[in-house]
Amino acid sequence: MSRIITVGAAQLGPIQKEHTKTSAVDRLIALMRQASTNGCDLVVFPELALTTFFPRWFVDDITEADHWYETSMPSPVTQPLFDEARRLSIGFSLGYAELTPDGHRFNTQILVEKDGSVVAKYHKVHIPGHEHHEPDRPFQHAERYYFEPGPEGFGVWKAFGARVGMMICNDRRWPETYRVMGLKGVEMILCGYNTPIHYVPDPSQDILQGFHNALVMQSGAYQNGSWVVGVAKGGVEEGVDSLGQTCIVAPSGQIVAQAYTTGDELVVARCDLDWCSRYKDTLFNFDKYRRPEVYGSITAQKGVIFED
Ligand code: CDT
Repeated sequence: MSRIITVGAAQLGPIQKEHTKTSAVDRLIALMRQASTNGCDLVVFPELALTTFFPRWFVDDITEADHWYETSMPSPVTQPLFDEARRLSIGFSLGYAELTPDGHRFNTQILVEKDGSVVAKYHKVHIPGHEHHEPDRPFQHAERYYFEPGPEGFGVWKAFGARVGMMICNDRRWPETYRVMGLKGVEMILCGYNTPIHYVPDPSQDILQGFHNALVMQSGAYQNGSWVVGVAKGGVEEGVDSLGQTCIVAPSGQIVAQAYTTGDELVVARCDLDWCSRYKDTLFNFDKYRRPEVYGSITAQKGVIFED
């Protein structure tokens, strides 16, 4: 008997600065209800799904930004989402900004089971952008000011009858992200993202944003025999156009479902977890074919070292 998870990738359109978290939660609940109607076991929301992408502004005193963060989860504003999930018996994954009791700031994603219990928490590892104000930019991408990198690395958790991992946005561009989870037998990787179309350091990449988004997730899925669920917050948010193209990628590397708008849109796929073993047990049989004895530099060094 095949093991199926029906997944809803719940893309969000923009959340403007003046929009309240309550209004964002209302939109998440509407998408969750749609997912439930479509028979989903699990609905996946984007990175920073409760607020506008606030790292595009710099504040001198970071405590002025505290209102963008959640200090508990469920928080008072997200409790209705947890209640609705439990009522519908549907799981979900949610990205949000987290401020811990001891003052750490993380870009966080959680995985919540059908009974409303938080089964896993992931802190974004690869933090892109810059840490200081860069006045010449048309908009800031100050994630490195607002978030510290997750020290725990990449986890894989047993949930929904599968081995499930999480990554957040920029993590999806790094092959190490997928491989670490692949080595833990991951079968489904959940990823939320906010990707501005305009890449300020090299605008020649702007036209390739959609291509690169698909390229990295399709490669990561195929090379590790895993489903990948990539979920955007897209559209024009505070004047910044962001990529949509939410998609669900099979272990073959094929995109099996994709959003066609940049707004609130649910994309659904029935994901057969046993499809993973077709790749994990053959071409990418790690135990048989990997050569870790010659991969040492991948963990021993950070930047390039020329050997000439
Ligand atoms: N949110 C996030 O990680 N966005 C990055 C933009 C990189 S440009 C600073 C991404 O990789 O899509």
